[in-house]
Amino acid sequence: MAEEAAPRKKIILSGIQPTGVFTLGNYIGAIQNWERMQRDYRCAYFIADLHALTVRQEAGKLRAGTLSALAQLMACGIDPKKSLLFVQSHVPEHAEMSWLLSCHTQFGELSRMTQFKDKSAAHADNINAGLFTYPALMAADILLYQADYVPVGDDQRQHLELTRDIAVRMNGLYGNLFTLPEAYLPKQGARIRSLADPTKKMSKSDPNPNGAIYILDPPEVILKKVKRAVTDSEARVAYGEGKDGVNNLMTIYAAVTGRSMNEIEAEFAGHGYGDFKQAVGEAVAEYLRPVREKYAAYLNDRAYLEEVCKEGAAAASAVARRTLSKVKKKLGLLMK
Ligand code: ATP
Ligand code: LTN
Repeated sequence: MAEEAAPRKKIILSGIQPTGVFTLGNYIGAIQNWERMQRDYRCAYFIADLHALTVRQEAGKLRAGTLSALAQLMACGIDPKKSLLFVQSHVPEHAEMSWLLSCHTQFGELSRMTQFKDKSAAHADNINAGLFTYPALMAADILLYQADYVPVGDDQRQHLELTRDIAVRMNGLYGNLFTLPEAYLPKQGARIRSLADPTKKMSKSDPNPNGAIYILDPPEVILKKVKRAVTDSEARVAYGEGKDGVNNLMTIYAAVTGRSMNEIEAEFAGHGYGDFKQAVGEAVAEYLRPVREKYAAYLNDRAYLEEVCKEGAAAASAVARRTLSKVKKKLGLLMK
């Protein structure tokens, strides 16, 4: 991809784990940008099932979750005719490249990753090597496709910095192997917080179902969750310090209506949180309506989903293979 004659369209790549129904945080922080970028870029999007294995999964659930994730992405507007869309484990080059990159990644670098620290604390009984080397697999995902931009939420920024460090290091050692990828963070909504505990990020694998709005939640569930969201005792819709809960709802409202924080403050001046929450709940439910409707149709067409997987894997593999052989050669592996 990188060697094609200029000017070429920039390359976008991103992934999401099939660890549950996607949340509003995933949608606003990442997938919404994926959808928009399909027009102007060459995009590759995938379901990170290998990454999901860093936390213990139930086999049947993971399998069903992967197909569901594919249908969810398509319902969010990711179009396999416009973008490369595939399942990570269907493209063996990812795991292979990951090994080559791990041998160029330092223990100290991996130890500093905040996601590793958070996840080791959350799963203290299973701090496996994959959880530790997770960023090397993520770097492989990105570097194999010579991505220019990686649209992610704020929580993945550190992994992307590490990817760049690995790329710079290997380019220095072996000549130009990789394009240096840049994070592409949304202006608004890069970190949506849990409704139940606004000091934490909204996460699809959060065991508390009231913390997250899922993109497939029906309107009445969304409304109920927003009404229960933690706020404060000030009863003033304003963005500010010590108001994590209200800030979060304002961020969500801004992202789904396109309004600025000032406009939102003006809209709810003199109103209590009841009116504000009602408006946020309704706006989110309406915003997610098309996704809900399309999802059901995609999930019912299993043959089509399987065909998308198969074609996506073949096309992705063709791209990934080129970078992988280049790297293997430069590293001195004997070619077949
Ligand atoms: P898990 O709970 O299984 O770790 P997750 O909800 O954190 O899942 P990921 O699959 O890790 O989701 O992330 C998918 C994309 O969504 C990433 O680009 C990530 O940065 C983004 N993202 C995740 N959570 C949020 C959030 N709360 N706000 C904004 N973006 C988010
Ligand atoms: N680690 C990411 C998912 C992910 C990803 C990637 C994102 C795996 N590989 C490559 C961007 C590019 C996550 O948990 N959000």
